[in-house]
Amino acid sequence: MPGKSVARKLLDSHVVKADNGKRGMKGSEILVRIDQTLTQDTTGTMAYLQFEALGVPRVKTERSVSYVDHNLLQVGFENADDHNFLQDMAAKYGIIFSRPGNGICHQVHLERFGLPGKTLLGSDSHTPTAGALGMLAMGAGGLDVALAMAGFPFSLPDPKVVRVTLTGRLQPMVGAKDIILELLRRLTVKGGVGKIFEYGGEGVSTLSVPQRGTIANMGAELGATTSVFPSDEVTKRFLEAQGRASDWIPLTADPDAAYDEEISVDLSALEPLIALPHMPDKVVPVRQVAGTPVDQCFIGSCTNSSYYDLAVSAAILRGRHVAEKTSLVIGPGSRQTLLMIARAGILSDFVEAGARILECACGPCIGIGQAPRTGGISLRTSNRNFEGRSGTKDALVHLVSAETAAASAIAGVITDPRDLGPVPLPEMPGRFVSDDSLFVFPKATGENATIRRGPNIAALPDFEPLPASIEGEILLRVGDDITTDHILPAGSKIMSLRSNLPAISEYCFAAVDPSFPARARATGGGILVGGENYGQGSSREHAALSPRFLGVRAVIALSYARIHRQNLVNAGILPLVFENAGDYNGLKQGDRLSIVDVFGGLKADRFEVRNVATGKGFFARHGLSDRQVGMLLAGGALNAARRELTGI
Ligand code: MIC
Ligand code: SF4
Repeated sequence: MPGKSVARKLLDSHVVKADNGKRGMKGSEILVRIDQTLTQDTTGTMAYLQFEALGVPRVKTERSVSYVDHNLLQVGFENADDHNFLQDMAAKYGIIFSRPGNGICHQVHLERFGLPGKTLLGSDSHTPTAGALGMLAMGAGGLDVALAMAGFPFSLPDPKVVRVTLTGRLQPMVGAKDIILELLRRLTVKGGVGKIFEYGGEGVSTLSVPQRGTIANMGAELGATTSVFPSDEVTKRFLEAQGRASDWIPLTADPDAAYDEEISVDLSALEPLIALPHMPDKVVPVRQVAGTPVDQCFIGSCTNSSYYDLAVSAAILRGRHVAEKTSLVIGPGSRQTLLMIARAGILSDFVEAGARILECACGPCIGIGQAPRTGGISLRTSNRNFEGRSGTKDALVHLVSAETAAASAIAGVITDPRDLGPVPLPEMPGRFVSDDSLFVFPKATGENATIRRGPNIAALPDFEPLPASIEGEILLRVGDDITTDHILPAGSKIMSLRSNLPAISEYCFAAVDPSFPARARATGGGILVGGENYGQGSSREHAALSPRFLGVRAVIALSYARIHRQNLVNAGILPLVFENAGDYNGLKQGDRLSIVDVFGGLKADRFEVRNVATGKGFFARHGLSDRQVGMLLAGGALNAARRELTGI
């Protein structure tokens, strides 16, 4: 028996049951016990409504945290109402509540709650950030997190483990961001689907936990199931500096550990990189586009907003000023970071350099404030540069390290930070400020407080079981890499409706075809056709719930992103895959399709799909486990779980 990787150790210590006992088989999934969960406000409201519907009196996890970090802009009653609802639900069900202003869930979880050796499931696709601590941390739809809080195991397609060997050491002004951009350049946004990326090699010990966090965070952009780092001396020092020394355990790969694939990156050879609009994998060296005028630089988001990111940016800015036509925006990732930069004088460095300071939240990353000008060029340290995500449809968002963003803000043009000459690099602090006063810890016995439910919080709809046959029009036929931002855009206005499915469904596919909701309603629902990697990006289950609410019962695509595929199953939508990829080309919007025998197809994993007008047919498969098929038959995972809990 070969030794085990960190990922295998984490999986094996949490496996509850293997679906069919065989690894890598179509439809095979593994079920893992979940120790911790996290939610954020824009996925949390729906997750807690679903948790409530399960009728379980208190969470069964070791630790569950409800963060309020996304939609903090309070331009109407909706967000404040949602925040109150989340706080009351947390108190009632035994969940730690992280109040607005405390910071971005992934940064704060890394600082205060993540534990090596444990599992974490979060209703946000960047939950893998905590993989930096040697955790198995995965993103999922809100319902999966609700089920985990109710004690159900989490199912995932049995992943391959890729060993990423890091050698050498980063040169000054080259950041952890450049490591993950290099992987995106090589592997693309589809390259990580079905895989866990495990980092090893001597280069790992040169990276701090927040740097590891940047890499694990953007593993989500590779489409990876998650990313993991070992829990080593660096992890130990980080936890000690957080006042959490007793939370450390060692967790490393066995020397003879087996991996499914291996790649290596020489850190010494890396240079500053930049992802061009509009995909995180359109990566080129910064030098290649240097000199392009820049309207805006944003240093923040869950990817690069740690103390070190801000300290190194301030070191670059110190004694200099932002260019006249460039706006520099700073969003500290957590209240801890904000306090630390305030005490260290870094905050005044920013203010003196002419930066604009935001509260600790997602903000510009998700189009909540600081939308660039028409056609504006924005350099951001965030993780996604999908078209329109910044709030300006034709803005040209580029992804860079904090170093590159700071240097470009001074120069007013895209700048390789090495061109500014030597900058004194900051040290990682030996002790972080740990002020937990913006957490509300639940009482041991729970509270019977009334839940404040604002008028924007709508009741959950009842979803019908799957019918015996599905006939409908192709409402949309889209291409490859369609993101959940295409299916259900983010931004302040639409995100305020996350707790109101009927209202938010009016924006389904708003970025692709605003007539979609009306057409879906007019035809009583229909079928969606997608290309490769359908539903990549966020974990928002609303991208499945909204089409379902509008009557969609099936999607036929070339392939899916993991979280979205499960969200479709959870919502009771059949996620089918073309048996013959060529059949995708033969379909167009408006064609009427009939999936003849749904139950037979589910059983045999082969569906005959007929084009009603031409009579021509093709075949599609689901590749799902029996458990997932059960969910579909029940009309979604909530119905199936309720049945299991009540025995009816
Ligand atoms: C994102 O980065 O796209 C989000 C907003 O954090 C989403 C969650 C959401 O849509 O609420 C994610 O990454 O899952
Ligand atoms: Fe927030 Fe952006 Fe991170 Fe999503 S990617 S959690 S919106 S900071």
